[in-house]
Amino acid sequence: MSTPSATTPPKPIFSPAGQPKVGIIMGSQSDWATMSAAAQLLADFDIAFDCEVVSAHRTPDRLFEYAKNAKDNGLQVIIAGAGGAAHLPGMCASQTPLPVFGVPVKSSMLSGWDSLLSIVQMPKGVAVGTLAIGTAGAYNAALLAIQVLALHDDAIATKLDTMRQTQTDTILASPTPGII
Ligand code: RP5
Repeated sequence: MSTPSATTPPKPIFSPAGQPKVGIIMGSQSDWATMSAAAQLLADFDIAFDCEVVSAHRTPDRLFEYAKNAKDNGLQVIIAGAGGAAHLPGMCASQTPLPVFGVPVKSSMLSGWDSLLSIVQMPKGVAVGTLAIGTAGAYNAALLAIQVLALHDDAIATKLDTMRQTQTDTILASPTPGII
């Protein structure tokens, strides 16, 4: 029987049922190890999402079709992750009025600096909300998406309040380093 290792690709995370509210796109299958953190948080909040590999460079027509139709397809927020010459979030934002949160994936050659700078330096007039490099960025992109949805959804807002309070309580319960 094989055992999971650090190189085992992460499994798919299936969306809760219903109309997807958040779209998660990434430039490559290799981004899933990072972007799965966004999908997992949305699943934990019982928020329906769709998740696709869409590459700005390798499948540009597919990107434009996705972004142009995203709002009509019922999405309210898009999370876009890419590494290296990470043009996916910006090009997606250029084709949709929806808020786009960009996640710089940690690249093998430049540790994600290339991804970060590619995503963050958008020209005035087309906005991408840029997150941290890596899984913390993917997680926080989903958290921001949840905060956007919570503005008009009391059930999501309540879950968000509970999550944040639990986070605070957990730290306050173990304030001494090394004693948990
Ligand atoms: C980008 O190139 C992707 O977002 C990925 O982070 C990076 C490398 O892609 P692969 O060569 O692993 O497919 O477009």
